[in-house]
Amino acid sequence: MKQEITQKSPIAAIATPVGEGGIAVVRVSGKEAIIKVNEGFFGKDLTKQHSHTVHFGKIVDQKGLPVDEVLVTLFHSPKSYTGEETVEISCHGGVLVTQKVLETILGLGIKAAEAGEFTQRAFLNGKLDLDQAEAVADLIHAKSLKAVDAAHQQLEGKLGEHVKRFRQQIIDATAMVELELDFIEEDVEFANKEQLKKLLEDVDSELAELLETYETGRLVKDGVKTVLIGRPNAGKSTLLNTLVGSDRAIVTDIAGTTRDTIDVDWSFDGLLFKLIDTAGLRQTEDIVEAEGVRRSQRAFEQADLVIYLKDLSHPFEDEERKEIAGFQKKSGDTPFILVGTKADIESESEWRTEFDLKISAAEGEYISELKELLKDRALENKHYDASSLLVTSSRHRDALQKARDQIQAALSGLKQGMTGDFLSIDLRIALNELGSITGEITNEDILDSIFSRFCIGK
Ligand SMILES: Nc1nc2c(ncn2[C@@H]2O[C@H](COP(=O)(O)OP(=O)(O)O)[C@@H](O)[C@H]2O)c(=O)[nH]1
Ligand SMILES: [Mg+2]
Repeated sequence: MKQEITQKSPIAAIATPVGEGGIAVVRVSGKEAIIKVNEGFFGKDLTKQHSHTVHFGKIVDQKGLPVDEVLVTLFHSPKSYTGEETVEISCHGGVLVTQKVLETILGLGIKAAEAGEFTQRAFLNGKLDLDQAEAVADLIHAKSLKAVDAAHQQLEGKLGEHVKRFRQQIIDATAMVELELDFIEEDVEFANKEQLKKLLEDVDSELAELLETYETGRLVKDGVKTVLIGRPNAGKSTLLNTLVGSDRAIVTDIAGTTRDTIDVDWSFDGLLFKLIDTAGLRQTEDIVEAEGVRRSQRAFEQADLVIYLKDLSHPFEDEERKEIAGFQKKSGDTPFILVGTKADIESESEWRTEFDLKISAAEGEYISELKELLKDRALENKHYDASSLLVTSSRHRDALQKARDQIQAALSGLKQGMTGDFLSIDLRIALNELGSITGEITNEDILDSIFSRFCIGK
């Protein structure tokens, strides 16, 4: 995308995480960034150096006293992340020394950058499309390897390519419709009606295909909400601890130990599971426990994956069988796994119930099988492939859906013989919706809400 570069007044921020490390980087970007930084730099005249070169020297304060020894990397506009003139100052990675370098730079009349401001400038200068800018944030926030893969696909521009192709197809369709409008006086019949219909149907089915990836995309990006439910003492907290490999939840043989839901992130095979341990389901007079049971219920309703645990050391009561059947039914399309626990002290062999798996957390039996089962069921019927494009953001999903609704409205209008001016309105709305994904069409509110998710310095 060729675009005029606008250089705004310079901004600076620490681009590395706060903490102690080998080096930290203070990034400066904007109009005359190099001239400004040069005023606080001792060692060389930075204004006379080429782009993409690195220089050793010192950052000095207003009295000329050294603040830190640094390496500065220079990027001339437009060949930088933001498109603006940029200086990256690598200093010693201590919390205070980095802070002092930043303050010295700010003292040169450079503003402190806001969250995501560098990336926002990169977007405004056409260095990145909006969906790619969002992928940068996704990559930084990724909590699993599959989420990293998905962010990379988007950062490479795969979503943008699809969206731009859809837009081109719709522009072609709009041209056909508007061509007809030009000849309306002459009462020409829609010459290309079949062709137009075919074009719109193709876009519609491709949009549908892309939209279908959102279910997987959401799980990959946000994690699989996995809720452990069952009667008190079934071994829910023990299983949670076993899966994550540490004593996160309190385990005792007293029924009703877990009173509130406990959320723990756990990754397996590159997929993030948000495990939610719950208070055991039972009628209780205890106010705190009763609230816990309500929260368990709510967690169940929001689950992406449900594990019901049944203690095999106790025979079934009819009531519990009914309870399991009820949960299974209420789960609907949400995968439901019935796990028998405490297999080491199983009380009977004929259960008249199909368990997906019988485990013993105490003896570590069938735990790895359970992990595999969780992964398989979580992505069941959701064709996952690391190299395939996934829609992971609800913003993109909503825009794609609205575009599809408009295409379908145009298709049905076409069938009913609606005139070109009406069809053209539908198609133009679809174009705008798609344009909002890549940022060709945007507004301040959308930009603010996207870039506020970023950290300062990105
Ligand atoms: N023998 C045996 N005991 C277990 C097993 N898993 C859990 N327990 C015991 O069952 C009791 C209740 O476990 P807990 O995880 O607190 O159950 P929760 O109420 O469902 O969270 C504790 O005394 C655990 O040590 C197991 O696999 N085998
Ligand atoms: Mg518990």
